[in-house]
Amino acid sequence: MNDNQTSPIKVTVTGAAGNIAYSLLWRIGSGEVFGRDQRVDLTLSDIPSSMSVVEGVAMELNDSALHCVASVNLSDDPKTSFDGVQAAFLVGAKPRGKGESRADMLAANGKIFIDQGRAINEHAADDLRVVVVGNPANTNAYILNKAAPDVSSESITALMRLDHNRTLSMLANKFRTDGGDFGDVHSEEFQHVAVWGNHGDTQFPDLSYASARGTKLSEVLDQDWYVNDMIPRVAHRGAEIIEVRGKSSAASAASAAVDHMRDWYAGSNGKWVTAAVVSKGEYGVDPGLVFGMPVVGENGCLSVVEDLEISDFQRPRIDANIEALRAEAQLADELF
Ligand code: NAX
Repeated sequence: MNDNQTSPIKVTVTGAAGNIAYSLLWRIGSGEVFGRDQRVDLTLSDIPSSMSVVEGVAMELNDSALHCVASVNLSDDPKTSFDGVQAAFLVGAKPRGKGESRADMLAANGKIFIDQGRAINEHAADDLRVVVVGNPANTNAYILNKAAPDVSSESITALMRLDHNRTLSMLANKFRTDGGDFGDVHSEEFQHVAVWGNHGDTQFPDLSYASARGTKLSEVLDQDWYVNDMIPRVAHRGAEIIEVRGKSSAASAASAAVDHMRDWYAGSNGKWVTAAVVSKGEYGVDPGLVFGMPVVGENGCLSVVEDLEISDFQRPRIDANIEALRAEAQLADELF
């Protein structure tokens, strides 16, 4: 860290008492998101009933004397949580309770994200970047965007990077165990992979443009495995983790959130990644829906990869996500 470094970036993490935050906060504090030369003022936000746990998390963060942490602050009030915020990880959300319908869950979360959206609208900094992690992530981000009309829609995203990373790692595992003459391929070698749509059952991990070492994957990958095994396995990976681990994905979700914000802030070096962004009507997606798309991080923005040709194989899979998110958005609209 040199003397010329700029002032600390204001970073807020909601759901700070939860599992994902317990991994995420340390990765941010170590410089893995904004770089080792950039300090951060961290605000740990949660609901009042979780604040004693947050106090403990803050004590441990302080005890870690992390390289990039300038200060650790606590807040259970959205106005304070988002005062001057430049990067927000919205992890806190209410899970679906026993006997609750999806509409009930949306209503509970709708209230959270309307309140947070209004506070962000009033209090956030101009160079704001938001990633919504709490589920239903895409529709929570849709609600937030609607509740914050003065904030640029380009500042609001939802996390689909975990689905993207799961796709890369399943591909790498397939080539490692069954790569034939093509052989072993590391997850970082795959290019032009994207996951379209919703962080839910309908999501579409798309290999139509994908390649490794200059070879199209369609020429070297078992298409039956891709369509019938890989696509549903990526979509249901969260449930698989819960079944095996007994708890939902936490470190991998935090890692994906780190990747998402880092590539947004510092760029993805021309590489395609996946983020759910507020649609401007690209690829037939209703404007306003928050939709997983291929993006490139450049000049501090996430730019959607445009003018891709969409085949008859892709179209119905993308459309299924448009329909799912449109239905959720209709329920969400009733909350305003
Ligand atoms: P935890 O149950 O461990 O923690 C949730 C935290 O949210 C708690 O501390 C709770 O007090 C807090 N909270 C509740 N209401 C709040 C509010 N109004 N404001 C601020 N905080 C509030 O869950 P965790 O495992 O950390 O997961 C958090 C969220 O991430 C869940 O909604 C989960 O479904 C979602 N996930 C999203 C993923 C994605 O890829 N988008 C993947 C992982 C994860 O399933």
